[in-house]
Formats: sequence, C-alpha cells, structure tokens
Amino acid sequence: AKTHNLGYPRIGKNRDLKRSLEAYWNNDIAEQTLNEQVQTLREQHYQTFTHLDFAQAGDFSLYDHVLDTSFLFGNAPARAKRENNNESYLDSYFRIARGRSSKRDCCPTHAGEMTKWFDTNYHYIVPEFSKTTTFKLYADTLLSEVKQLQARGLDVKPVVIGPLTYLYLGKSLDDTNKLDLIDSLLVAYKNLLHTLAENGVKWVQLDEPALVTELNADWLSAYQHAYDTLQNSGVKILLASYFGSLADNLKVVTKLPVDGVHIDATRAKHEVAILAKALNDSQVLSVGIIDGRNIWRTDFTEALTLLNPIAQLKQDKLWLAPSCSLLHCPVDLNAEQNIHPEILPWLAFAEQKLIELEILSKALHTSSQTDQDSVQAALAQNKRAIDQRKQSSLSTNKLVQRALTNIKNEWLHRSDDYATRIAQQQKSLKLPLYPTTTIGSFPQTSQIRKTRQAFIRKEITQQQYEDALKENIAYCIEQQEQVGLDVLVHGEAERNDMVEYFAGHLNGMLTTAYGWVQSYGSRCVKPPIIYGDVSRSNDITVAWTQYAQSLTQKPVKGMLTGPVTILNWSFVRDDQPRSLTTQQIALAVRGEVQALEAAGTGIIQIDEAALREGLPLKQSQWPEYLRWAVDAFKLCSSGVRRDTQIHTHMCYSQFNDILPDIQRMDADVITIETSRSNMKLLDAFNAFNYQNDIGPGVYDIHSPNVPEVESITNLITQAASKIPAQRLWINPDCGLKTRDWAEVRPALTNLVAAAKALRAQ
Ligand code: THG
Ligand code: ZN
Repeated sequence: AKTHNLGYPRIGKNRDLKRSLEAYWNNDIAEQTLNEQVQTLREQHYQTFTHLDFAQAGDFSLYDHVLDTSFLFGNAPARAKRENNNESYLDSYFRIARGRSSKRDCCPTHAGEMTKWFDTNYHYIVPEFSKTTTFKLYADTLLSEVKQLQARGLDVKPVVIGPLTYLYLGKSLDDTNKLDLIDSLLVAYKNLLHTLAENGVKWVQLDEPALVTELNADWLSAYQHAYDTLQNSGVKILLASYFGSLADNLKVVTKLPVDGVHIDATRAKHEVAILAKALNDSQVLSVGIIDGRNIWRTDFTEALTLLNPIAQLKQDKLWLAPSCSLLHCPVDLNAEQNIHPEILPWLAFAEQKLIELEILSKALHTSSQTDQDSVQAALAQNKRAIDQRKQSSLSTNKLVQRALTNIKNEWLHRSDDYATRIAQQQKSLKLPLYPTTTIGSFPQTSQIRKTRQAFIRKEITQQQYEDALKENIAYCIEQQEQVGLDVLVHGEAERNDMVEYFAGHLNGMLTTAYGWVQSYGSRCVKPPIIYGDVSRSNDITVAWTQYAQSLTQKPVKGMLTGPVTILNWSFVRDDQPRSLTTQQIALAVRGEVQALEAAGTGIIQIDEAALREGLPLKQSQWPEYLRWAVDAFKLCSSGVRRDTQIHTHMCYSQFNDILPDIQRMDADVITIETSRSNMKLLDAFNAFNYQNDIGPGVYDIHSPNVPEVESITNLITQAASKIPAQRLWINPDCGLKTRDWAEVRPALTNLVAAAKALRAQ
C-alpha cells in the first residue's frame, strides 16, 4: 500500500517557528533571516518524506493554513491591501493574522476573527465573504514549494482545503448565502488544478472535513456540483474527510467523480469496509489508520485485522495515512527524558507515527526477506508494548473504580435550591450590590516565568520557588485591595496553564517536557496525557488559597479547572469512554472542592472554559455529550454546604443553544465573555429566564485600551435592563494573565469606580 501524510506539525521540535516568528515581529530579525530559518525548519520537515510514497506540499504555514487558502484564492480581506510600497507581502499577511505587521507603527488593522478548527484546539483565521467577494488564483507560493520538492525527485501531492469546506469555515459579512459563491470559487480551484497539472503534479488532496458534520440538502448538492465541475482538470483528486464518520453523507461521497477518498479509520472504523465496497475498482481508498488526534502507539494487530481484507479487495488502490494532519500531535517522543519508562513504549508522536505507517505498509505485502525479518520484529515489539499497556497496573486503580460505583445520585445535586443557597450566601459573605471580582489569573510577569524555568532546571530550591510565588501572591492581593475589588483571587502565579497544572498534580495523568502543539500562530500548549484512572492524593490548591486569604479580610475565591475542560484539553485514553474518564476527574475535583471548603474557603470557582467547544461535530450527538458533561460538573461542584458559593466561568460566548444545560449546571454564579458583543448575549439568558447570578465581562482584556468608567457603567446599565440588578456581578473578561500590571491596574480601578457609581444611584 502506498503511504502518504495529510500534514506535519509546523512548529518544529523546539518550537523553532515560534522563536523565528516572534523575533521577526519584534523587529529582532529581518525578513530574509526569517525565510532562512523557516527553510531550515522545512528541511527537517522534508526528512519525514523518507517514510512516504508522496511528499505533501501546502501543509506548512507561517501562521495558519486557512488564512493561506484565503490568500491563495485572492480572498484576503480588503484591509490586507498594502497602503505603502515598503510593506512586504508577508507583512500584509501578518496584519490580517494578528492586527499588525512587524513594523511597529505601520498600518494597524483589525485582525481576522479566530475560531476553533472543528473539534480541535487549533484556531484558524475565519475567511470573510460578502456580496462583493471575487476569487482569483495566486499560486506562486504553493508552486514554488511544489517545484522545490520536485527538484529533489519527490512525487509531490499538494494538500489544499476543498472548496466547500473553505466556504463552510468562513463567515458572511452581509446576508450573502455562502453557497452562492461556489461557482466563482470553482473557477479559481479549476485554475489551480490545471496549473498544478501543467507543473507535473499527478495527485492533489482536497480536504473536506465538513463532510463529517450533518449537512443539509443544499450543501450536499453543492458537493455534487463542485466535484462534477472539478473533474477532468488534469490531476487526480483525493477527497479527504477526517475527524469523524461520513454517516448520511457517505452515499453522496461515493457518487462524487473523484479518483480517491480518504477516510478516518480511527473515528469511522465501521465505514472503511463499506466505503471499500462502494468505491469502484479504479478509485483509491486512503485509510487513515494512525490516530492523528492522539499520542498512543497504534495496535498493529488490530490495524492489520482491519486492513488485510481491504488490501485483498482494493489491491494497489489501497493507500495508508494518518487519520488527519499530524498538526494536532507533538513532534518527537525522543525528546522526552522524564516519562515513566513503563509508559514511554505506549506512546507515539508525529515522528513515530510516520515510522508506524511505513511498517504497516510493509506488513501488508513485504517483498524482500530482510524487510520481512525487520517487519516481523517490529510487529512483535508492537505487540509486547500493546499487551503490556493492557495489563499495566499504572492504567488501573481499583480504588478509583470502586469510588465510581459508590457515587450516589444525590451527589449530583446541591442539597438546596438556588434561592435558599443565595440567601444563606448573602448572609455569610455580606457582599454589596454589583459585587466586583476577576476571572482568576493576574499578569504572569516574565519574572515568574523565569523563576519557574529556574525551578524546573533545578537551579533554585523548592523553598526558593515557593517563596517567590508567595511574594507574587502577596503583591496580587495588595493590588486588588488597593483597587477595591470585593472578591479577590490569589492570581495563579504557580500555574503555567490551567490544565497542565492540575494534570501535574493528579494521579493517572502526565505532562511532557517538549510536547508542544500549535494553538494559534506562534502560540502553543502542551496537552497532558491521561494514561490511567485519575485520582487526587493530596490537596493541590488549598495552601496557596489559604495563604492568600491570610493576607486579607475580603473573601478569596478558590480557583479550580473543571473536569470537562481538563478532558477536552488533554490527550485522552482510547481504552474507555471519555464520559468515564471525565467522571473520574470530576470525583478528584470534588475532593479538592471539599478540601477548600474545609479549609475555610467560602467561594470556589470551577472553570469550564472548554465545555462548549467539546460539543460533538454532529449536532445529533449533542444531548448525549451535554448529559455527561453537565453531570460531571454537578458531581464536582455539589458536595458543599448551602452557604458555600460555587462560581463557574465559560469562554467563547455562544450559549444560546445550550442554555438549558447551563441552567442545569446550577452554579451560583456564572461569569461569561460579553464585552465585545455589547451584552447581546444576555438577551438569550433573559429570554430563557435564567435563574442564577451572572457576571458578564464588562472589559475586553484583549484590547490594550484601558476602558473608561463611563463605558463600563453603560455596559452594566444595559446588563441591568436584561438581568435583575440583584443577580449581576461585575468583572472583566478572562485572560488578565496575558496583560501587564500597568494595563490591569487602571482598568480594574475604573471597573470598581463604575460599580460604586451604580450602587450610589
Ligand atoms: N490552556 C489550554 N488550552 C487552551 C487554552 C489554555 N486552548 C484554548 C485557549 N486557551 C488557547 N489560547 C492560548 C493562549 C495563549 C497561549 C496558548 C494558548 C500561550 N502559550 C505560551 C506560548 O506559546 O508562548 C506557552 C505557555 C507556557 O508558557 O506554558 O501563550 O489556556 N491548555
Ligand atoms: Zn474565558
């Protein structure tokens, strides 16, 4: 079977791309140097082609491949237009990506909106469409890459987002129906395919992951129309679907006049054989057999059981690949020095996954005797690792499993209703009308980051590290006292990331040293790995919260990350349902909540930043997800007294379609992002008749501008026309961690002044 790849991580083994980009944006290096550094990085990328029959082009990007596609088809927003001749093409690209170029004072622009790429933690720049949108091919960048690879004697397969997924990902700025643009877009695509054909390209991969969502008849007929139009363009088309099953769309896919179809065998296993039979003899079936969304070693026995009959049927028309682009995986497991030696052989990062792919292909039909011997050895080694993982005492914890069976239904509910609880809480907390607070983090100064690095490198002792953190907490409390906030936080100086930090303190989870995955542009996260039953053996946050509380008379809110967010931002077990893993995490968080309460904490916030983004790609599966996700939140938050106040926070402000579920979470207070939507979101809460307290964000922390008192009072007055004043809290949006104290202090001072002015009225 021929092997190919859908995409490789761009960030580099050592976050090389991040360093180069940030140096360029800082004006520390010139464009020429950036290009040289990027070329070096791509040379490493090209090394991976030794495992493959095709070399993919077009998967690399300096910021985001969706933005690249907008430039490829001449759909960059009009504001990208260069106003002065000094600006390079690259700088106009970065202006759309991040609002400014590298030249500090040149042409500030509002950045393109960012949103999540399907159900991943990768953010793309949203394409913009309107009545006046036209398309035109600008293929130079892609062509030069194709030529560079051809010059090395490689068989190049460009990877391009397909026309319908491209439309699907974008937003219409007016009331234009995106599908009305398809014909003019297809002209540009057809032009691209012809151009590639003229340049000796044989196969082009068109990515259409929108096909795993539930599409209506208009979209499905647009698919038929688009691929009818694109056929006979001089190249063969591989239509790639991934991130789920094709389900009802499978019938349509098999009718499209394409030369091959790629399917995600990790998430649509049962459709592989169906598709193999439905395609005709001349069509290629590419099976995405290696999981591109997780870090587990592939079970070769299982994979070959699936592949052998397909290989019989499809012969040389069977191709093998990872399930999706490896963009969502860390780069190289070999960089990890501190992973438990028993767990290490269970894992495969991008580099290791391509080696697996090569072995699987050889295992399907080995030619030479030496190959056979090495393949047999690799299969045996794989079986040992898989068996050892299945039997390992590290993945199972009988106590956790017993604790799960002991969960009582009452544990999922507070013992009193909201009205009773809030009355008790008002008695004990004695907060004013419009209480003020923040979402939890305060500026992570470069000093804290440096101290943490020094501690990780063992250059300073635990004691020195803790003293430095305490000093930071004390500063944080003092600042909040001065500003006059009502409910304080300790500021989270001890946390590098809200998920990674808890993973480092829970049993059954591990964190990596270099397992970076691109989140957007130059920004990365290191998702933890959940390898076993999760539990908590020691208090995690209690001492920091208590220390902060010892410094002030005002209540200090305990800060935790919720179970659904810990799950959604980690690599999960593939040997049990996500719902069960989440329930284990919920039980651990419940223990921490109770420990905080026992230590005297009267307000505890449990963030579920990622609850909404965990919604399945198929809307018909939402109720099932929401049932266990909300149950997990209730399990961790309900085991407290009636006068203990539970807060939660959620990002990404689209709650209209899940309000019943948010109500069912029954947090005493929910804080949400609203400042940019001018409180519009509260209409939905109002229309739904949401019962509990709400803290709408009144200050957009992503903007470097300090908000005026008047603009905050305006927002609160608007909010109070939708939600009774007695139930309103006043807080900024989340993310103060990313700002400086010099910005945060005056902004919060104004926020408190606005609250005081309104109380006086
Ligand atoms: N944590 C995790 N996942 C997330 C977020 C998070 N996904 C969604 C959203 N928040 C993504 N946002 C960001 C914002 C900033 C950074 C990464 C993702 C960031 N990262 C640092 C960098 O790349 O320089 C590295 C972080 C570090 O120093 O440890 O700034 O909050 N899990
Ligand atoms: Zn948020």
